[in-house]
Amino acid sequence: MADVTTDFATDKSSGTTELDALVIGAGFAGLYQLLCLRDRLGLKVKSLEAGSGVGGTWYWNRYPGARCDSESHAYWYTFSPEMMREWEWSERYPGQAEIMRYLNFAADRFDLKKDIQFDTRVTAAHYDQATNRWHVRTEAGETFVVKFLITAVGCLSTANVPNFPGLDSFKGDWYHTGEWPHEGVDFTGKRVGMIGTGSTGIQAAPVIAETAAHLTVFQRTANYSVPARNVPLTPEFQQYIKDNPTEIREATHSTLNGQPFRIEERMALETPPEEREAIYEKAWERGGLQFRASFKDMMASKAANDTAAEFIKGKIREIVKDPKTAALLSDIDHPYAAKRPPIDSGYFETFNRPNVSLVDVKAAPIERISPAGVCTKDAEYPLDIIVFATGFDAMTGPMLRMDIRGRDGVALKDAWEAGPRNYLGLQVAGFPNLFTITGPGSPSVLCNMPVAIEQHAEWIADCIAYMRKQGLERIEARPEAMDQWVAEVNEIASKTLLPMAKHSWYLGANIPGKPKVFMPYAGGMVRYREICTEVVERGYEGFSLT
Ligand code: N01
Repeated sequence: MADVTTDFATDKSSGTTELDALVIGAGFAGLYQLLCLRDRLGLKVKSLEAGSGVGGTWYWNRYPGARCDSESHAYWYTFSPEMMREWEWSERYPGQAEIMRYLNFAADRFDLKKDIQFDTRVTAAHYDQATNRWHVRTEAGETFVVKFLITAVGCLSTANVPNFPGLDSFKGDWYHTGEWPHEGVDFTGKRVGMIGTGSTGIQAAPVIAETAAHLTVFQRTANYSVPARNVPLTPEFQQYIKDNPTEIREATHSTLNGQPFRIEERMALETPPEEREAIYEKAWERGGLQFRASFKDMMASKAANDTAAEFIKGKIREIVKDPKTAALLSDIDHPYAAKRPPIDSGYFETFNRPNVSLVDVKAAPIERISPAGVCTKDAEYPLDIIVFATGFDAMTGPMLRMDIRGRDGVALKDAWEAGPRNYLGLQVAGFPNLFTITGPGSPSVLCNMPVAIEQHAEWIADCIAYMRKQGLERIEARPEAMDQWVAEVNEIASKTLLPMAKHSWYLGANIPGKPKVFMPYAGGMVRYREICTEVVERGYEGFSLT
C-alpha cells in the first residue's frame, strides 16, 4: 500500500490552500452544496471543477438533440421560491443550452463563481488520520488541505469508449457524446455511424439524420422509447409555475421518483385489456416518462410489465415501415424501464428516412475500426464520422478515476473491489468526513436528479452544522451500518424488475470487468428521505461521531 503522507509531502508544486471544506464539481450538485456550506454555514469552502464553466453533465453532453427527459418545471432547484419565479422555462423539456443558461443564472444569482476554480481536475484525495484532514491534489499539482470533502462528481461523467482495436487508425473523426466539442460537429454531407441506442443515441439519431448524407445506427440491444412530445410552454403554464413554486416543490418531494406526477394506484393485471390499452394509448399521446407511471405493478410484475412492453413494441412495428428494420428495433430483450427508459423526438420515424439504416451488431458484433470505418463480423461500413453514444462508467467511474484513500491509506478502489459499498449512499466506512452526493446506494439516477441532489446537499450541510455546534471533528459510517445498508439496497432492487436488464449500467454490466452490483437505491425518494431523517433523529445512527 502506498505511503500516502509521503506522496503529498514530496509534492513540491504550486502551493497548498487550507479550507474548511472542498466540493468537487460545479454541476447541479456542486453549485448547491457550495451555496449551502458557504452561505448558510459560513464555511471557508471552494469548488474545484474540471470544466471551464458550471454545468457538470450539461457542460460536457452537448451532443445533437441533448435535452432533459424530466419536464422543465421539475428539473431545477426548488430551495428558493423567489428564484423559481425569476426564471422562465421555454419548453416542456429543457434543452442542453437552456439548462446551461439556467445553471449560469443560478450561479450568478448567488455569486458562486468567485468560489469555483475552473479547469481544475482533482486527481487524488488522501485522508491524514493524524490531523483529520483530507489532502486533495489537482492535475496541475495544487494541494488543498480540508476537513470536509464532498464529491459532487455526477453519476454519468466518465465516458465509456469501447476498446475497439484500430480506433487510432480511423481516417475520419470520432466523438463520444459525453465529451462533445463546444464548437459542434457539422454532419452536412457526411457518412455518419452512430454506435449505441440508449437515451443518448435515441435523442441524437433524429437530429444527426437531418443533415448527414447517411446515418448508420449500430444497435446491439434494441430499446424501448416513448415519444417525448416536446412543445413550447404556454404563457398560462409559465404563469402557473410562477404562481405555484411551493406546490411544485411539494409535488416533486412527495413522489417515488421526484417527478411531478404520481404512479397510478391501479394494477395492469387487474385492468381489462381494452381499458388497459386505452390507458397506454393516452399515456403514449401525452408522452414522456409518465408512461412508466401508468400502473402500480409495472415494475414489480413481469406479466404486468409485458403489457406495457407489448404495447410499445406494437407501436414500433406500426411506425417503422420496413418490416425487417421494425423487427430488429422491436426485438427487445428486457422488461420496459428495467433500463433507464428513453423518451424521444421522432426516433423510430427516423428509420423511415432514405438516408438512415440500422445494423444489428448483436448478430454480427463490431470487431474493429478500420481506417475507412466500422468493421463488424460480416461487413465493413465506410464512414466519415463515428459517434460513440456508448454511455458511461456510471456511478462509480467518476469516483474511482480519482485516487481516493481513506484511513490507513486504503484505496477506495480496493474498498469497492466487489462493487460500491457505503452507508445511505453518503459515506464509506474508513473514509471519515468524505461525503458523496447522489452516488451509488442512494436514489440518485432512479430519481429526478435535482430533487435527489437538494436532499443530499441539505443533509450534508445540516450534518456539518450539527458537528460544529456539538464541537465534533469527525464523522464516519460504521462498518456494520454500511453492511446493513448494502444488503437493504440489494434486497429492494431484487423485489423489482430492475436487475433483469442484463446489460444495464445500473448494474455496471456495460463495462467489461466491472462488478455486477445493482447500484442505486430503488426504494424511492420519499422512503429514502424518511430514512435519512430518522437516522438524524436517532443521533446519527450508524455513524461514529468523534
Ligand atoms: O448510455 P447507455 P446513454 N458495441 O449506457 C451501446 C442519461 N441520459 O449515454 O445496451 C455496441 O444507456 C449499448 O448497447 P447495450 C440516462 O440516465 C439522460 O445512452 O450495452 N454497442 C447501448 O445501446 C441514460 O440512461 C438524458 O447492448 C455498445 C449504448 O451503447 C444515461 O444517461 C439523455 C457497445 C449505451 O447506452 C446513459 O445513456 C441521455 C459496444 N461495444 C442520457 N458499448 C436526459 O435526461 C455500448 N454500446 C437528457
